[in-house]
Amino acid sequence: MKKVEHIGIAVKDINQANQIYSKLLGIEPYKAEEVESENVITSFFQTGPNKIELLAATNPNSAIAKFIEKKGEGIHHIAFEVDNIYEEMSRLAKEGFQLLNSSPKRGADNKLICFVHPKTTQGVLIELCQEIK
Ligand code: CMX
Repeated sequence: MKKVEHIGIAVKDINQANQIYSKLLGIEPYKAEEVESENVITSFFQTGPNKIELLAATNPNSAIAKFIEKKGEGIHHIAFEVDNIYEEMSRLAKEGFQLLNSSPKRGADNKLICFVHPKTTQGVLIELCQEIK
């Protein structure tokens, strides 16, 4: 894995969270994007070599809605950039980590993504992501 690509933060209200994080970081989000397959709306802030992704649910079935109901707003996942997501998925599966999808999915910000179940990573949801060239 190359680096932490972004940290995902689950929020209830994306507009309010955008205002707060714009003030906090001193920059505006560079992108807002809805990911229909994940039932989320996202916005991204570039902070040096890493990013902050704010995620709000677009419907009650969203993983973000469930997360906020259980744990409240806060850090939802850590995403690592990889060169070859297929190789990393195969490596992690062989190491015994539980992958949440058998092949990469298309995620926000022009990425192929795959999640690793938090119960196999000490309670932290991990995302692998690879830029789509
Ligand atoms: N971080 C840490 N723990 C988490 C978690 C998270 N983000 N989400 C759920 N959990 C924990 C729950 O607290 C619960 O723990 P306990 O068993 O101790 O109570 C356990 O995982 C099961 O949680 P659940 O509410 O019953 O939820 P599910 O099992 O239905 O789903 C998960 C959990 C991780 C498999 C699901 O949220 C998932 O598939 N996530 C990946 C997809 C996703 O998060 N998409 C939204 C973002 C997309 C994007 O970035 O574009």
